[in-house]
Amino acid sequence: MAPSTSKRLKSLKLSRHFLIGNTAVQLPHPSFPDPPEGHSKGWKVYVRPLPNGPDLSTWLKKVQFKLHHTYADASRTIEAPGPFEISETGYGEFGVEIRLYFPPESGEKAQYREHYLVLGYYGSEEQMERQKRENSIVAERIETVEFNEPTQDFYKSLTAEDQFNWLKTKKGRGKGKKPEFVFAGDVPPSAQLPEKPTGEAAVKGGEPGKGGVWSAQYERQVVSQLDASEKQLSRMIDEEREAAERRKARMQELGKKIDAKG
Ligand code: SLL
Repeated sequence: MAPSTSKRLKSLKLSRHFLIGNTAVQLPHPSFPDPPEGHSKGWKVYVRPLPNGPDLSTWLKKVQFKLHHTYADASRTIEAPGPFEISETGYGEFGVEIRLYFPPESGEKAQYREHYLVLGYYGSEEQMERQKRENSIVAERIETVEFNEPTQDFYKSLTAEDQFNWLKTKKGRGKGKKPEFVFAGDVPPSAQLPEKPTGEAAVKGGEPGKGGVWSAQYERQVVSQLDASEKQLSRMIDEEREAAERRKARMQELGKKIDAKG
């Protein structure tokens, strides 16, 4: 019989939000000294916690990043506690294959994600201007893993207090004094998205990235933008389809005329 700790907790579902993304700079750049010939960009691809979120190694055992085959040892693995990121230089964009591995007591299979590197300026003209001026590109998105009926052991780590320790700073040292941990920053610690952006992100309309914090509000904005884009796309497809129908009809008509003549 299986040990009781690997028993699954029925009708319980836990999810964790995290970030997948990349940063990029134009070379030369002090963070990427002596790049190989022909490499014009320095970049980092990463799996990171939310700014106020629990430590990823609570549920993440290792991450495998598979780079483009032009890289020597294209398969790179980072073990917990991380940081789960790869720093590289290069000349071109490609899709990074990302595999998330969970601790053995979780009984969870590895999960696959992909992140297409963004090395060029993107967005509105204003955004592109800023990226150029600051020589800084950030392209990240929020991801979710769901753990359906977690094992008892895994549930224990997922709900442990100490997963928020990385958000705390030590206060008060000195002999015989137990250091006290206090939360730093303006975002309350949580495994959930904060409802509203805070700090710098609040001023900049909730846009995450540099110093920004993902929030439920920003997520709704992104989702509604995606919705709008999807609607626009399907309108364009409809229009194309109608145009194709008209072209087809016209061709048939021309064909008939030619038949009648010949
Ligand atoms: C492109 N389809 O041409 C892509 C390929 C290749 C990325 C991107 C250099 C690796 C190295 C590098 O940036 N590879 O020399 O180690 O845009």
